Amino acid sequence: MSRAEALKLFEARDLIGLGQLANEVKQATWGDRAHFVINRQINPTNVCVLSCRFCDFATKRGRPNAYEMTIQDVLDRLSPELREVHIVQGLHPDWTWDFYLEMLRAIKTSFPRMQIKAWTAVEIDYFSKKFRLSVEEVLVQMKEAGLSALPGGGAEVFSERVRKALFPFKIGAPRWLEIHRIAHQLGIPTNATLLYGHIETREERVDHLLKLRELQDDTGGFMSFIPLAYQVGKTRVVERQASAIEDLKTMAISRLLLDNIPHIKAYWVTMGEETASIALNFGADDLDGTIGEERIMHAADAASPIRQTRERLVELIRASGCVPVERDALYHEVAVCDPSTRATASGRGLAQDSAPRAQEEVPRALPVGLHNGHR
Ligand code: V47
Repeated sequence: MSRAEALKLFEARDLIGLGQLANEVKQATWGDRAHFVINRQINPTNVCVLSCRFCDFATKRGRPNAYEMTIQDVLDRLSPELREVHIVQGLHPDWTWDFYLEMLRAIKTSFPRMQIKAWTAVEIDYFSKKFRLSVEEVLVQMKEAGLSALPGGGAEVFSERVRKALFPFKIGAPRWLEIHRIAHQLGIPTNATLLYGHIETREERVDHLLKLRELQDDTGGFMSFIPLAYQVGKTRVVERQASAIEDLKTMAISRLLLDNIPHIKAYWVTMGEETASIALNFGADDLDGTIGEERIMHAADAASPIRQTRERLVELIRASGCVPVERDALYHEVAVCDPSTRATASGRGLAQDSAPRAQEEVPRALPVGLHNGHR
C-alpha cells in the first residue's frame, strides 16, 4: 500500500468496509486467533530529566508525586505465574548502570521463566550517553543480564515539526530507528508505537508507519506495533481524546500498511476495553495483557481500569468472535482457550475458561519475522 492509498483510506466513510479489509489481512495470518499475555507493567520511577509537553507521568525529585522503587520493590510486584514483565520509566538523573543490570539479574534469579521486555530506545540512548557505552554495549550487557525484548515506546511521532513542539529534548526518528536496528542485529526483538490524536497530521501518521515498514524490511525484528491514543490528562495538548472512529481507522490502516510486522496490538489501556475488543475485527490480533498496574496513561487520567484479569481478557476476545490465545512476551503460544465455551451473543457468562493451561515451556511457534537467525 502506498502513502497516497493510506491517506485516501483515512478519508473513507465506509468504516466497516475498511475494517473488513484489515480483518482479511489479519485473518490471513492469524485466522480467528487473538493473543493476550499474563504480564505485569512496572514503572520503577517517574523521576525524569525530561519534561515532555504531552507527558503527565514524569516529574522531578522532591515533588510530592515523585517515587523511586528499589530492586526489592520491583521483585515484590512480580509473581511466578507472570510470563512477561514490561519495564518503562523516567530518565533518572542518578541511578547507576549496575543498578539496571542488577534489576535484570534479580528478576531472572527469582523468576527464571519470566521474560523481561524493558526500556525504550529513549532510555537505551540515555544509558549509552550517561554511562559512556555504545548502544551495542548497553544492549549486549543487558541481554546477558536477562533482557528479552525492548518495548516500543519513545517513538511518539516521527515528525521533526511535532518533536520541536512537544518533546524537543527527546531523541528523534533517526536515533530511535538506529537503536531498534542495532537491537534487531543483536537478536533482541522489539515493538514499535505511534502516539496519535494530538497535534500530528494524518500525513505524519502515515509517514511514521512507512519508516517502520522500511526498517522492518531490512531487519524483520519488530514483533508488534501499538498505536497509542494520546490521553489528554492535565497536559491538554488538545481538548479531547481521538474518537473511537479515529482509533479504528488508525488500527485498520496500520494493519494494511505494516504488511511486514506480524502483530498489531489493540492496547485496551488507551483505547478502552470496548473499542479494543472491536479493534480485533479491524486488523488487531493482540490485546496486550493483564498489566497489573498501569501508571503512565493513568497519570494522564486514562478512563480504563489499571489492570485486567485473565478471565476478562478472554471475555473481551470472545465477545469479538475471536479465539483467545495466551502468549508469552515473544509471542510463543502458551495456551489456546477452549472454543467449546464460546461467547454468547451478549458476551456474558464467560468468566470461566475451561481450557487446561499448557504446561510445556518449549515454544510451539516462532514469531513471524524472527526466523532469520534473529533469536
Ligand atoms: O513513549 C506518555 C506514551 C509511551 C502519554 O511495547 C502516552 O508493548 C498516551 O512504551 N497518552 C511509553 N500515551 C509506553 C510504552 C508501551 C506501552 C504499551 C505497550 C508497549 C509495548 C509499550 O507512553 C511513551 C509515550 O508515547 N505516553 N504519555 C499520554 N498522555
